[in-house]
Amino acid sequence: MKFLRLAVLAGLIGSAMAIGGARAATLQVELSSKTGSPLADAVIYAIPDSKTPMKAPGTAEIDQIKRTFVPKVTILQTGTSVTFPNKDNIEHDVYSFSPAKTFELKLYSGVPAHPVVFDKPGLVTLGCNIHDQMIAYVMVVDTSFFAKADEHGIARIEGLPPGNYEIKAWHYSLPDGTALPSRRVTISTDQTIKFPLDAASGGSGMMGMMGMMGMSGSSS
Ligand SMILES: [Cu+2]
Repeated sequence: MKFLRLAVLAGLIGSAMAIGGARAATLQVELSSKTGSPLADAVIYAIPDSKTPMKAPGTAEIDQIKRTFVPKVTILQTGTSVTFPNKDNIEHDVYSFSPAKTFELKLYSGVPAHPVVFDKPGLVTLGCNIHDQMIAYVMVVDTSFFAKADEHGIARIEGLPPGNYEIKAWHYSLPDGTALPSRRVTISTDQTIKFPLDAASGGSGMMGMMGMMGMSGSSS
């Protein structure tokens, strides 16, 4: 009897260790343009081959500060509620014509009464009806595993259970309507991959234009 209990206990410890051994890993992705420069604000997401339950969708915030959407790029899980606080002392009118989410927050100041729920996957482009230069992007994805690249073009997806994944990437300088580039990876432990995109450099084009308009962009 005593022996049996011990055996069961040993079995339990064994399986706990097995679970502990198959630890969640971090995938680091280095995103670069066709000319090899880092792609700040690129987004990546990982779609597991095996059915993995998604987290409950959360909330996010996209501000309007000095006639600019902050942040310019957001990636979020389908079902996330987003508030759009206007932190300027002028009114803005936030809208999207994108099929994944069509909406308009008519001229307002302060915080709109209701958040916008991004309930379908896809790319949503935001604008302001008053200020044509205001533009932002929301990538809505059907997975909890996603990340956005920092100014060095590095994005990290943490907490990936071991397994096979399709990694997809996007950057706003990719030509409109491009099929999202994708990669296959097998996750067993932390790893780093390079992911060049057929995109213009993050330091020119849009960012350069923003610089010329005196908006906050990164250096050239
Ligand atoms: Cu505006």
